[in-house]
Amino acid sequence: MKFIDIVKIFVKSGHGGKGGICFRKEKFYPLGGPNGGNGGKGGDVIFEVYPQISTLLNFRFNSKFIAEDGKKGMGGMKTGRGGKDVLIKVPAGTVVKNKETGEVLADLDKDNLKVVLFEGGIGGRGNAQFATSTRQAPRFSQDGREGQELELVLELKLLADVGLVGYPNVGKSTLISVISAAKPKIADYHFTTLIPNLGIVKIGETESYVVADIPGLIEGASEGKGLGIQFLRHVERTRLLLFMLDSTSANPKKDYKILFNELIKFNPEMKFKTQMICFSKCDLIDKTRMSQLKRLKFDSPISPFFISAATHLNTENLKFEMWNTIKAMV
Ligand SMILES: Nc1nc2c(ncn2[C@@H]2O[C@H](COP(=O)(O)OP(=O)(O)OP(=O)(O)O)[C@@H](O)[C@H]2O)c(=O)[nH]1
Ligand SMILES: [Mg+2]
Repeated sequence: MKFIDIVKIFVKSGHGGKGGICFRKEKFYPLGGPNGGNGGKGGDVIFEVYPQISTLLNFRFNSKFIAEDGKKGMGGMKTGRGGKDVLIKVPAGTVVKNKETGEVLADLDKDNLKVVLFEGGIGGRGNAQFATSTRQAPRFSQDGREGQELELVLELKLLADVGLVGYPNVGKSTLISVISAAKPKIADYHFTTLIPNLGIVKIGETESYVVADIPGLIEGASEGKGLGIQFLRHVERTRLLLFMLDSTSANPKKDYKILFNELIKFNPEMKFKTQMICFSKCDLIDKTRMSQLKRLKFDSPISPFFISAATHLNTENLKFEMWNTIKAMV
C-alpha cells in the first residue's frame, strides 16, 4: 500500500426546492388566494481545513459527498427548508482540482480555512409570486435551480520530498549542509536543530528536490520527550524517509526500531512511506565494524548507505539514489 497523497472524489451541491403551489383555505372561500412559498436553497459543498487531520486516508473509504436538496415551498408563504450542506474535512496543504481539466479550484493551506466550493441551487418561486390581476390563482410554481456536480482530485501538497529522521547528534544537519546549499547550525550536542530546515538538493542544472532536516527524535518523543514530535508534521508530508543511524552506536538496529515506532505512534500511515537508511560518521569506524553493519537486515528494499558527511564518503551516491527513488514514485 502507498502513502495516500492524491484521491479522487465526487461532489454535488443540493438542488433548490420547488416553489410551493398552495392556496389559502378559508371558510366560505373554497379557492383562496395563492400562498405557496419559495423552495428552500440546496445545501452547499464546503471544504474546511482541520488541524487534527493530516492525511487524505479517509477519502479511500468515502469518496462521494452529496449535499441535501432544498425542500418544497409550503402554504402560508413559508419557504421550504434549506438542504443540509456537505462539509468535507481536509488536512492543511490540500489542493482541490477539477479532475477533467486539472484547474485548481481551491488551495487550502491554512488551518481552519473554510471554502464554499459550490453553492446549492436557489429554491424556485412559489405560486404566490405568480399571481397577477388577471391570473389570480396560478397553479404552477418555479423549479429550484440545479446544484453543481463535479469530479475532483484532492492532492496533498508536500512540504519536502525527503524527511530526514534520526537521533540527536547523528549528523543530520551536517549531511544537509553537504548535499544542499542550506547552512544549518551544526554542533556536538543534542537538539542543536530546534526547528526544521529545508535544503534544496540540486541535480544538474535544472532539477532539484527538497530535504527536510528536522530536530532529533528520541524514544518517548510521541509522549513529549525531547522536543516532542510536533515537528513530525513536516515529515508526514514528504515522499521518502531517510533514517540516519549513527554507525558508532551500540545498537543501530534498535535505534532504527525506536525511531520507526515513534513515527508510527505519531501517525500509523507513516509505515506506508518509502524508506531509505544511512549509517552516518563512517569515518569513525573500521572495516570490521562496517562488515558487521552490512550484515544487519532492514525491511527497506533499498540497501543502507554508509556515509560520512565529514569526508563526503558516499554522500553523492546517496544524493543520487534519493533522487532516483523520488523520481520512480511520481
Ligand atoms: N566524525 C564525524 N562527525 C560528524 C559527521 N557528521 C556530523 N558530525 C559531527 O556530529 C555532531 C552533530 O552533528 P549535527 O549535524 O549537528 O547533528 P544533528 O543530527 O543535526 O543533531 P540535532 O540537530 O541535535 O538532532 C557535530 O559535531 C558534527 O560535526 C561525520 O560524518 N563524521
Ligand atoms: Mg541538527
